[in-house]
Amino acid sequence: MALRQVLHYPDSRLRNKAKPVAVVDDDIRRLIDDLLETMYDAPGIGLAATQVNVHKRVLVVDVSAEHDQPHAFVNPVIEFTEGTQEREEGCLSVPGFYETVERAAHIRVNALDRDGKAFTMTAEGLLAVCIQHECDHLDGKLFVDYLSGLKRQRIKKKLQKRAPDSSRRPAVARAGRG
Ligand code: GNR
Ligand code: NI
Repeated sequence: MALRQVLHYPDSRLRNKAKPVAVVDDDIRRLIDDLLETMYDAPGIGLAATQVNVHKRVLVVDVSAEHDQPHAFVNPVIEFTEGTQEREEGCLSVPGFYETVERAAHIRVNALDRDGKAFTMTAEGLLAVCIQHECDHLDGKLFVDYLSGLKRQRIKKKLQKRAPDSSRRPAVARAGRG
C-alpha cells in the first residue's frame, strides 16, 4: 500500500471524466488499497480516483467513527434518488473550505466490489452525501460548483495564493508584453 498525492482545486486534472473499469484486476485492487490508505491518512470519509490523478471510475468511502467500515465502488451508478438534504461539505481537493450543499436524501447505487462482483447499496444521511460527492469527482465535478460564482472565485483565489502550482499561468506569461 502507498499514500498517493491528492490534487488541489483549481488543478484542471480534477475536471477529467473518469473511464469505466473493464476488469477488476490486481491493479484496481492496489488502487483501492491506496485510496483507502490515503483517505484514512488525510483523514477523510471518502476519496475518488480522480483526486489522485487516476481517471478510472473507482471510489472509496468510510463514514464510520471507528474507521472500520470501508466500502469500495467500481463503476458506480446512482440509479435512484429521493428527497433532499443539506449538509456542510468539505473536500480533500479543496482544503480548508466548508460550505453547505443540497444533495439527495436517499440514494440507491449499483457498482462492482473489489472482487468484480456486482452489488447494490442503499444509503441516506452522511453516507449518501459522501457517495454523491465522490461520484461527482468521477465526472470532474467539485462541491464548489454548487456554490455561487462569487464564493467559488474567492476559494479559487485563496487556494492559488496558498499553493501556486501548474494550474497557474507561468510568470513569463503574466510578465509578457501585450
Ligand atoms: O473527508 C471528506 N468529508 C466530507 C464531508 C462532507 C461531505 C463530503 C465529504 S468528502 C471529503 C473527502 C473528499 O474530498 N472526498 O472526495
Ligand atoms: Ni472531495
